[in-house]
Amino acid sequence: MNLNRFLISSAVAALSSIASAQVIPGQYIVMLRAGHDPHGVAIEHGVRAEQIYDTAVLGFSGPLSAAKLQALQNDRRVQAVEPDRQVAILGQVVTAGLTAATVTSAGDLVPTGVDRIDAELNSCTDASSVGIAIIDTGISLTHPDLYVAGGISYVTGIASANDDNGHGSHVAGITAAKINGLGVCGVAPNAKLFAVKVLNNTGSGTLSAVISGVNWVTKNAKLKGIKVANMSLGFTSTSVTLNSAITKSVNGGVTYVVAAGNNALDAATFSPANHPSVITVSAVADEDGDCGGDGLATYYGADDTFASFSNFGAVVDIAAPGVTIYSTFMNGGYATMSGTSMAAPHVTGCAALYLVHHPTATPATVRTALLAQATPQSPVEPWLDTTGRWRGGFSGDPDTTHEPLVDAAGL
Ligand SMILES: [Ca+2]
Ligand SMILES: [Ca+2]
Ligand SMILES: [Ca+2]
Repeated sequence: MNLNRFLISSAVAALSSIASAQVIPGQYIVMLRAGHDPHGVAIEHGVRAEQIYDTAVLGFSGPLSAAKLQALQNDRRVQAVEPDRQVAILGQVVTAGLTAATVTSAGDLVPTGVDRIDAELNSCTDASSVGIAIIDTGISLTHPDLYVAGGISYVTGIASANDDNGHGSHVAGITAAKINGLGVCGVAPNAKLFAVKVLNNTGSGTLSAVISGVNWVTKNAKLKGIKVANMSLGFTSTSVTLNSAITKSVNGGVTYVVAAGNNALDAATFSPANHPSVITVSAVADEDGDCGGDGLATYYGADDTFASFSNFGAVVDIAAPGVTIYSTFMNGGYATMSGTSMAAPHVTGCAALYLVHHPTATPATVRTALLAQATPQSPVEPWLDTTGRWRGGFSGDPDTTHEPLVDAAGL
């Protein structure tokens, strides 16, 4: 208990220090107007392009001298040039290194987050008809509790989409861990996962690689059946290129769910949380998987309260459990993590559940359905809904936009 307390307490600093979105000196992202060939323009300007964008946006990234930057800014085919930036995961390990054997006897443990949103009560036990892209640190590709159908890496020097950090696998498991008699069950069990690796083994990466991830999802959505994308990552700024790419991808039929961020600030200045077409998720502290606020206090607040680290504000659409969440990890293992990174994949799983039952739903319809089904913040005191199920919200939202808590049972 004391050890756990120490580990949790050391995680606080990390959760709150993820704010800075540093510009990467000399590295730029170039977005072209429609109809121009990114390879051709890069070659013409003598740019050694590191990423090429050919679907969600047209453009490229790479090192630019001051002269080349100036020349590109004066090229009428260029719509925007912006600095590349550092991007980071939004979750922190509380307890790692657990194996399935150490935590389960038999059967699939229902983690507190899955329990709190009643995902185990949804009639869907096999969501494999829906593809989900996890744009993250990769996924443990051979994890027995995850159905990983494909992947790609945009991390320099790393060819495999296998997870070398743990964060992406944890996100994946919250969304889609199998009902297979071991480990845990996810919100949308056995959903078809795609590991889009844009962040490295330290959980950091570049905006230019994230845009490549969105480009890949957009390009492969129809072919591979990808209908939902999760981004438990972000940076403090706004990128016109990333925003354009996400808009195109959403218009192409992919529902994007993103973490609000862990700075305890308004998410309005935090990307991609501030994108108008994504579903932005804040984190709730829930200790016991039940409504009513009767669980033990967590390090990030009392049971069924707004998590102390979570970003907030008008850009937040919906809330989900994000404190001390148990899920799959890298190397086939399991771990407990906290962050808005953990809240977002609960909503991603709910989007997938809705799409299992409504395969032709558009991103706008998915968002409307999730919000209609969600549990209002107030009352926290349990109440019986029309299906005879106990429901209850949460308290402590620091702003006046009272986003509801995602609910999975009735989707
Ligand atoms: Ca399982
Ligand atoms: Ca609770
Ligand atoms: Ca709010």
